[in-house]
Amino acid sequence: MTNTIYVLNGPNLNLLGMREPEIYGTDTLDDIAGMLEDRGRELGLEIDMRQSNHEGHLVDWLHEAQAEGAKAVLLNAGAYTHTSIALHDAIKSIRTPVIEVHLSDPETREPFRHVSYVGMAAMDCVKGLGARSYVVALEKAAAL
Ligand code: CA2
Repeated sequence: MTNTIYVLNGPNLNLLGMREPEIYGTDTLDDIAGMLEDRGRELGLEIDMRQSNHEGHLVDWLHEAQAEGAKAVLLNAGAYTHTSIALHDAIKSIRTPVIEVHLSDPETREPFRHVSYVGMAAMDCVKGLGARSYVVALEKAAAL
């Protein structure tokens, strides 16, 4: 196993910080990557942060995380959280631990966000803390 943590981000998260700051905060994905690099350095972890608007890329990267011996995956699948049986199956198909991450708390929002196919397969979830959700999830991954 390596000390690399894959941090996978799904659709629209490339636009973070530009709209709906009251829900998602003002940090961009690059800002979050910087926070994770800093905390990762303290924890002795390498961060491999990626974003895609395409479901299949996220599936491929979950498989890659296992093939490359990643220590864990932090996954904010965006709206695919609530729709994707493919991501659910991909998480189940790998032995690499996957922690679900959300900036907001989807369960306090519209009913269509209350189901998480990712959460049904992931080992843990950190949500509702804004950018800090990612840092707390990284700390949980470090302890695995
Ligand atoms: O709270 C989260 O992290 C979410 O995963 C964000 C997703 C949403 O579909 C999930 O229910 C919860 C949406 C990400 C949308 O990103 C935006 C970026 C810029 C402006 C508006 C939205």
